[in-house]
Amino acid sequence: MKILHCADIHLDSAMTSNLDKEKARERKKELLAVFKDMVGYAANENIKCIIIAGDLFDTRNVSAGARKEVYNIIVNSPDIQFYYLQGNHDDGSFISSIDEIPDNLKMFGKQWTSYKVGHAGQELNSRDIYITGVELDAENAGSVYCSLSLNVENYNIVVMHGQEASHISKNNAQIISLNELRNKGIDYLALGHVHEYSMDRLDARGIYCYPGCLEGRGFDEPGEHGFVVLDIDDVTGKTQTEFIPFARRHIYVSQVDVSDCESTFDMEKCIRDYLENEAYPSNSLVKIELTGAVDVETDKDIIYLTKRFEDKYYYFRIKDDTTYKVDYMSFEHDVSLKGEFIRNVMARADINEEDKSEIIRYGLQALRGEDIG
Ligand SMILES: [Mn+2]
Repeated sequence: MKILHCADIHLDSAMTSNLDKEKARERKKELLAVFKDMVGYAANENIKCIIIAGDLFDTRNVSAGARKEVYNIIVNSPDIQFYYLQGNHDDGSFISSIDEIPDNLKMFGKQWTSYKVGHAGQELNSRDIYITGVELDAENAGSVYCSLSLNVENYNIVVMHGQEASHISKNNAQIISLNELRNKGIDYLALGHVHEYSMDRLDARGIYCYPGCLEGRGFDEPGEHGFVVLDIDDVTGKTQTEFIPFARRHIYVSQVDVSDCESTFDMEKCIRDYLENEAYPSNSLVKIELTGAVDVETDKDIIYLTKRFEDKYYYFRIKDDTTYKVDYMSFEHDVSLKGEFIRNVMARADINEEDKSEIIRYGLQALRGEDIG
């Protein structure tokens, strides 16, 4: 039996942090489209069971259009059972907007709910496969562990949404204590909330997995995104898991060291060489972080550089993380105003080194009669 495990689709996310209105709207549509495509993938692969481990929707203001589309996707896939456990970004508005919950949409609550979904192993040692889940909130987050009782004879999939305790919490999601879930008879712990794919051993018997989000939304979500397919062998009951990359667009964040560059044109070449080597698809979102220490007199025009590459990708930006170095030895005996200025700044004990190079950079720009920026 094959089971698809996804999470953190975040439908109807605003997507406006980098993108203009038009592209943000397009990305919103793409989120929905990729969810639809994922269900299509399940249908093609004869997967009859989809676990959504929380945060299917993003906000309280989920549009009626998105709700309707998700409803249609579910009712138009009657051969697939959807097990939807709500996360901290789901607020129940989808469910409350539906007059009648479709037969193939199974929900969870604040107490453990179990569904029998199939068999593993036809002959000897035949085991039933169960999906058991609980939605965490401030009240039950600490107490759900003692109320979890699984039949160890079964194949047990447990679904939860929250921050596994060894990760550092980014927001006020509930903490999941893996320690308290060990040796409870779990074969596969299907988690949601962390937006990056990860899988590891839970205990001698089971594994735990975050599939990550289906599609990266911003530069804080780079890398591959998709879902996980769990394949439980009908005869042996052995499980294989596979991460399926599925995102429509990729998000890349890369550092390019421009220490050796002496001009904007050198930097352009440096970035171009880097990008040609990486060969990111043109529909990607790309952020280049310039690093290294450049000479304080080096011309560095970020706006110009951005314009040189922005047409090559869906979205492109450059973040300037360079620092300045001042070769003040070369000005030690310089009798010009420039030399005098640099010696003065460098002699100041009340200014730190970083500020000194900034001051010198601006000072030199002013002396050259340039706009200061
Ligand atoms: Mn979440």
